[in-house]
Amino acid sequence: MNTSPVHPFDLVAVDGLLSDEEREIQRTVRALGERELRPHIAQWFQEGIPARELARLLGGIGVLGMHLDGYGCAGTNAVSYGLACLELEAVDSGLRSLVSVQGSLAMYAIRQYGSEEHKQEWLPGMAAGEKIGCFGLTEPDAGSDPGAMRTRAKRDGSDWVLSGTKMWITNGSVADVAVVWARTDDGVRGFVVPTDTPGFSAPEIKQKLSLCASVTSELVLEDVRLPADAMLPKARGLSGPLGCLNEARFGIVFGALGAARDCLETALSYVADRTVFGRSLASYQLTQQKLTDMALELDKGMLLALRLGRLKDEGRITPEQVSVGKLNNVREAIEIARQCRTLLGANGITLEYPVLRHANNLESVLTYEGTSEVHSLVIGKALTGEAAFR
Ligand code: TGC
Ligand code: FAD
Repeated sequence: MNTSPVHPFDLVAVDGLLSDEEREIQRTVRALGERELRPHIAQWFQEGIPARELARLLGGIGVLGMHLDGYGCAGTNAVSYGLACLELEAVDSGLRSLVSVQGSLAMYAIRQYGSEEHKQEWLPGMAAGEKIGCFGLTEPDAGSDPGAMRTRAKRDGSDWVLSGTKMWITNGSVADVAVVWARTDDGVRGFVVPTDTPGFSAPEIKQKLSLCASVTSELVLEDVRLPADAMLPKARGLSGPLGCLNEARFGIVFGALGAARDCLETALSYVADRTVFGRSLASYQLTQQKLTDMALELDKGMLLALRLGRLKDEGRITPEQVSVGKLNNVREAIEIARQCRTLLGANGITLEYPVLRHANNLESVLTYEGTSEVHSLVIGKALTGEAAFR
């Protein structure tokens, strides 16, 4: 087994804190990323992704719902899942998004809150990447405050009839199944909606400048009629969708560091080759200060991610701790991406190098799964006991 460090600026040897199995999973996903994904990513960022092909590829190596048990899922620990997210996001946040939404949002919702029939029907195909899922919580007028949602599910005999609009939904127009959260007389409930149900449509959102290697869509529900058993029986109230968000946010704690690492690797190689004012760009103190600050933040972020991963594997992680990780690691990752862009000068603005692509993607990552402001308020509430959301 190869035991050399995964990257050269792992200054405090975080890699040594991983088990052999975790390291092997990380190497496998990294190898897949370098071989099958990175060669195409600039083109996908410009032209869109072949989502079905990618889902099958990722299902083939077992990363879809990999931290879930049974129903064709790999059942790895949380740290391994985090490391897989990191390696995918080292190629592009959009690829990690596909995996987050499939595994941590759509599949997790069905695994955690669904009936046995829901699990049997959807999970094996989703784990294999044969079926794609999406997760509809956000609406045009309800993002940070999902409790303000308007999408409504009404009883009609034993059926449910859903109407409303969801916005910014990853995988929306390529999904086979949508987990849709709607207001009922009994509070917020989740519904498993096959996307070929009459009245369901998912127009794709175009002209994005971020997360371009990811499908983002509206979900339009016009009197979508579903049988009584379409409702997720075990999710009641907002704690249902928010419970799923904890899972996806955890993946981002690791994932964002992948984007940052890729930027720093690119910048290190660039400054070694670039000559300015007659000397290597790497030889200037200003350059080295930037590189040092970035490497420190990356390593601190890894230690934080790993600590949270261990807590999660012990079943002890709290939502507030996930907020600490999401807020810190995405905030630092975007700073690293922007700083690396400065080191690459004009070359940094092109798709020939990944740094501005990562920086642009991280703008979405900073916003989705709870904005940095929302996570600051979650932590503020934990510190003071005062909720300042409203
Ligand atoms: P609040 O009254 O505090 O809570 C309502 C109920 O939910 C419970 N709860 C949680 N449960 C599990 N995990 C959490 N993190 C939870 N946070 C709260 C809470 O205990 C309560 O339960 P109960 O039983 O008493 O009813 O809710 P609030 O309305 O005041 O809102 C709190 C706030 C702002 C923190 C929350 O709503 C929030 O997190 N807002 C951000 C929304 C968000 O993150 N949306 C993400 C949409 S999905 C997405 O972005 C996917 S992108 C994926 C990709 O492409 O990678
Ligand atoms: P708003 O909630 O309108 O926030 C606007 C600004 O106000 C932000 O800066 C915010 O931090 C700030 N703000 C909000 N509340 C407060 C407050 N109390 N105090 C101070 N400031 C506040 N959603 C899904 O359901 N499923 C998906 O698959 C999904 N995928 C996405 C993919 C992409 C590429 C993007 C960009 C978004 C995606 N989202 C998805 C939506 C995402 O979760 C929301 O954009 C996010 O929750 C923020 O909501 P909003 O955009 O409506 O912003």
